[in-house]
Amino acid sequence: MRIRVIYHDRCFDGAASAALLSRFLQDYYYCDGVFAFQGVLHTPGFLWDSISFDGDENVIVDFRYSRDPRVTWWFDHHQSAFLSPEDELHFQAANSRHKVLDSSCSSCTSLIADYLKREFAYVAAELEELVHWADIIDGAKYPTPEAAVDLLSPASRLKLVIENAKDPAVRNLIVRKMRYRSMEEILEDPVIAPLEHGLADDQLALIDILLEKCERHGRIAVIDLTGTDVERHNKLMPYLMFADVDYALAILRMGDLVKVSLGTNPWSKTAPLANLATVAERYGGGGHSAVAGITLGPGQLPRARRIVEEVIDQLSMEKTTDRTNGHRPGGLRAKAPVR
Ligand SMILES: [Mn+2]
Repeated sequence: MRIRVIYHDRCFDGAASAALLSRFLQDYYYCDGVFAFQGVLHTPGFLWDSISFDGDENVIVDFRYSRDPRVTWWFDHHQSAFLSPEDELHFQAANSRHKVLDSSCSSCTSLIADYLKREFAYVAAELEELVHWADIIDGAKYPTPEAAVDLLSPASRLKLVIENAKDPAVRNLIVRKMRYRSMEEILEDPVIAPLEHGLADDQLALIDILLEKCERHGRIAVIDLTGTDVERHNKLMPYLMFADVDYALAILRMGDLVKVSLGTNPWSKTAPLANLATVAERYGGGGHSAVAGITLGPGQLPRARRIVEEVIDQLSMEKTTDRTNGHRPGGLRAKAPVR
């Protein structure tokens, strides 16, 4: 039995989700199953056409829904889970016990863990540490901004390796090891240990780069990293330096692509209410209410800058007009994407 597991690539929660669900499928259904892992990224105009669902079971975790009939398991917690209204209708009509969306969950890993416990009475006790950290990392549940930029805990170190490892085969290897090994053991693996080299220094250097590149627009921090070689940044680091901002927006180059990242300060005392996934969906992006992104194609830097200007205007307006509910958006059902 061959099981294809497709997961959100370069993401701690994506990797942990793939590890947990594949571990369950192996323990519960297929003790001799052969697992093939594949990470996928949000790219402009993403379609599932390029992905081969060649397993006897095909699993997608922490990533968008696919209507492909060969997909047998799907778990996601993103508000922007559906590429189209047809996808959402298809999901609702399927009403499958193996396809679950809950955008109120901090991480896809904890969504899967809770669901498997409830529906299948399945618990992988050794993976509880992984589930716990996926919730903190993906849900930005760190107690302080200092904790969010920590470089010493095994979870923080493994997160950096997953986000920065260039070879997809190594990222798949980490997922495989996450099923049975502790984070400490994975970091000591002879193939994985060398990948940590330089990552902590890069994070320390990023503090200076952010200080230099940050522009304040009231309670919004805008960080243009396109003139640097930073392709990925710690989205919570800006709140360490600029504790009083409500939102941090960043523009980055990722290879040929341009990425606009939108984030809310989890420690903000003024609790901004803007749903950033809904904002990102207007430009073809998506994510969660508190953290979202828009990925644009080559040559789209001017458009990225225009989007950031528009988002600054939108968020500046929302600040004064819409802060009456006192709670965050999000919930059990995803809203249809705004096209
Ligand atoms: Mn996730």
